[in-house]
Amino acid sequence: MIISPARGGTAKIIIALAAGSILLFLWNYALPHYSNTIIHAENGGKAKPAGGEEEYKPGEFFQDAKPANASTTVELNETPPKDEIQEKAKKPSPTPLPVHEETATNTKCSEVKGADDVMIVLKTSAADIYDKLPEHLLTLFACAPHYAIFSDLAGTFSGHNVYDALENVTEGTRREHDEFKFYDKIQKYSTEAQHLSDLKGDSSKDLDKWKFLPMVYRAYKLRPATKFFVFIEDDTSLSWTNLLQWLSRLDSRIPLYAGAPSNVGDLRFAQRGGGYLISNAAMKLYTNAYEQRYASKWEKRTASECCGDVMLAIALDDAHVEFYSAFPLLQGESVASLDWTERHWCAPVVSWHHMDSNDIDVVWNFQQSWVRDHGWQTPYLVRHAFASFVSPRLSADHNAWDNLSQDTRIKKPADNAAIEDTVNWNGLSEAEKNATISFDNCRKQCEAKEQCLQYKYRKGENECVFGNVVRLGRAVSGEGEKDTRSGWVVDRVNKMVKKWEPCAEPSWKFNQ
Ligand SMILES: *[C@@H]1O[C@H](CO)[C@@H](O)[C@H](O)[C@H]1NC(C)=O
Ligand SMILES: *[C@@H]1O[C@H](CO)[C@@H](O)[C@H](O)[C@H]1NC(C)=O
Ligand SMILES: *[C@@H]1O[C@H](CO)[C@@H](O)[C@H](O)[C@H]1NC(C)=O
Ligand SMILES: CC(=O)N[C@H]1CO[C@H](CO)[C@@H](O)[C@@H]1O
Repeated sequence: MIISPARGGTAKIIIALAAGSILLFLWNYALPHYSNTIIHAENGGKAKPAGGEEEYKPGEFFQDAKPANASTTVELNETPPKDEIQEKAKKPSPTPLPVHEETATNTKCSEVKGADDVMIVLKTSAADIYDKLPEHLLTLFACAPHYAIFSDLAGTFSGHNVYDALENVTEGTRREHDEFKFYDKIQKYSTEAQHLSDLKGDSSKDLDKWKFLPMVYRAYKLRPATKFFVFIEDDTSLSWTNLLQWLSRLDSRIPLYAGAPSNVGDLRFAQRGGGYLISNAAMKLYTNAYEQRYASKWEKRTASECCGDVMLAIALDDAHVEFYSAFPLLQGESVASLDWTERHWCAPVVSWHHMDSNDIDVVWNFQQSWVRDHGWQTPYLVRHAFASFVSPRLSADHNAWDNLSQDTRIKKPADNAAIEDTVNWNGLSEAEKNATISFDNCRKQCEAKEQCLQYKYRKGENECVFGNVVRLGRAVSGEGEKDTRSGWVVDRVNKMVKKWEPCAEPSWKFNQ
């Protein structure tokens, strides 16, 4: 038997900060001069107060503020799904749709409070853009009034500007590093109108780390008055309503760099896939440092770092911007891989990662009906996502399904197995050994263990795996995977989550 520990790899690092003293420090020394007025080009250039900001008071930053009064908001997106439009056109509804108090004034998703204060910056590549961008344009970017798309090739995509993050990488660096040969190839493919999606692969990934620093700089230059910049990958899904509600609780005059934490040595950085937030004040510090140090120092350093998100953290640190863990609001798991535990049950979900277009669409549709029912001032929480995406799919037997069970594995050793495996095997009870014989035995063994919530059986491997946390997992189809069968102890799961309900308050805390 091999007991593998519960996954520790995911970003679950919780670090308590002496927030008071740090904030006081920031307030005293590092607070840049945030202008009280922003000129809105859309507003005929008329100055208007920046969101009615009052003066920031140290110590209030991370307080669990009360939700703003829900008064003037809501009704979703002016562009409902196509079939809904057709449906409506066919038969005008005889009874008017129930009107919520909040729908008194119909706020479009692009006009929700705070929408104007945020810029979403998406990073993709010429190889992936055709696969990944359309879904974002139809969903998040249909709502976000300000966004920018960065790639390794400049141009337009269905009329949307795409910036080349690498256009100013210095000559020396281009000559020195092989990945820029690939960059040249991309430009050539484009000129020759060849299929850019043929360029998928490792070379495309190697170029990626060079994009981060110039992208962040350029994003600020595009809209320097923006309060919050949120950077995502092309497989990140953001909740528009939860994001806006979260940002409304933060102060952009504080230098803030936040995301799902990860570590390299002593350095903490925001994993790119969960998205990361950089406040206006932090962008100012970064930009000043960038202008002095990019060419002379940061670009060279990029060569020796594994990844762009790590390099960005180094640069931000160099610019005296501090990192805050925004987990679990920003996090790096998908609906399929998240561990649904009590720890984040009451947290609003701002981001998902490893989401393909289909996944993003499903979550977006969920969000649309959520806003229709609850307005723009109520966040959806992990538990609501569980009820919608996970709960209906739990069953005792799911064929060709890998539920990511991984806490305890029982595997019948092969004849030539390592001695250690054989010794472990010999230490098992007969009932445990029997768990490797069939799916039903595997299930029964899970049911017999109090902690066990889910199981996975692989016939070809004589293997039974138990899981002590709930994960949804996904269908499998690869050779050697198709015989994977999974299930949950549904009653046990239901009883457990009942105990966690209800959430008295959304848990917006993220800096601990
Ligand atoms: C919010 O609602 C409370 C209670 O209804 C009320 O006392 C308060 O004045 C309202 N605040 C604003 C800003 O509308
Ligand atoms: C590259 O340099 C030009 C000229 O200085 C500037 O306008 C542009 O914003 C830069 N692009 C990036 C991605 O930094
Ligand atoms: C294990 O399986 C064997 C063969 O199917 C059966 O005879 C035995 O009773 C089982 N033992 C337990 C404890 O379930
Ligand atoms: C489909 C899928 O994600 N399968 C994973 C199930 O869990 C095992 C062990 O953790 C992974 O190796 C598989 O990739």
